[in-house]
Amino acid sequence: MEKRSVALVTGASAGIGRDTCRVLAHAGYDLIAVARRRDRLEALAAELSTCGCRVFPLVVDLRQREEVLRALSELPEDFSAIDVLVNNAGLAIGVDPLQEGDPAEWDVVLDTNVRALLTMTRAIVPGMIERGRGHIVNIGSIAGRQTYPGGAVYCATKAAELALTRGLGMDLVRTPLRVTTIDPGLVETEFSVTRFRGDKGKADAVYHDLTPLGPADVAEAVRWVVTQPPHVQVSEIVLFPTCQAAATVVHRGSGA
Ligand code: 8X3
Repeated sequence: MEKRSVALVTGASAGIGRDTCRVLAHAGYDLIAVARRRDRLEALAAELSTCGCRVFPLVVDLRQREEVLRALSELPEDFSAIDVLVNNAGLAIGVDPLQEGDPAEWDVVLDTNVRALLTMTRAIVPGMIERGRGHIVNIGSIAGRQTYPGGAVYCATKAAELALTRGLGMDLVRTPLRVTTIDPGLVETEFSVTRFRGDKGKADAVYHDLTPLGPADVAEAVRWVVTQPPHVQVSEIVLFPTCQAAATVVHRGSGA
């Protein structure tokens, strides 16, 4: 039996990460699914076993660099050659003006959106170079390209993600590896619930009377970029719902 390629997806327990696992499983990948919630990863593994995909649940807190590096160094042999790295995990907390923000919350956002991406990339890319194959897909945001009020820290992390993706692409240009950023606008996931610190009403209002992207739409973009022929590198995608034209330009009246 031909060996399946291996993809590692962070933030795999929900939203874009979980749907990315689903589409990559159906595209023939085995998966290292990274998240803190073991029960969710085990449910995903059970679901995806029906399409012949093997899922290795990597239960770690991405903010704990040593823990992450130890877990990666202990991967079973079958999962140790990673072909695709999807740095998806990310979050925003609060919409406070910067001058009123909580530095402890900033740390969580910076650690998850920037430092964890760096840790994963630094740990996994050298093996890809040795094997002469690999694709790093970073999930960014329109927020990395357009800043908006109350979003300074989150936007800064996504601007960092964009710069890191572009810089990595330059650093790897002499290799067969590919680097992509996929930068969505409005996607309906748990993202807004977290951003509004659990206030479901405020989170729902973000998507009121419009049709946002779903996580599966972003996952489909991941599938598309990783299944291009080896000489094709999709470097950047900005993905909006049809009712959106910029971070703060949204037409309501188009949804349920
Ligand atoms: C999340 C999308 O528009 O709220 O990355 O910044 S947005």
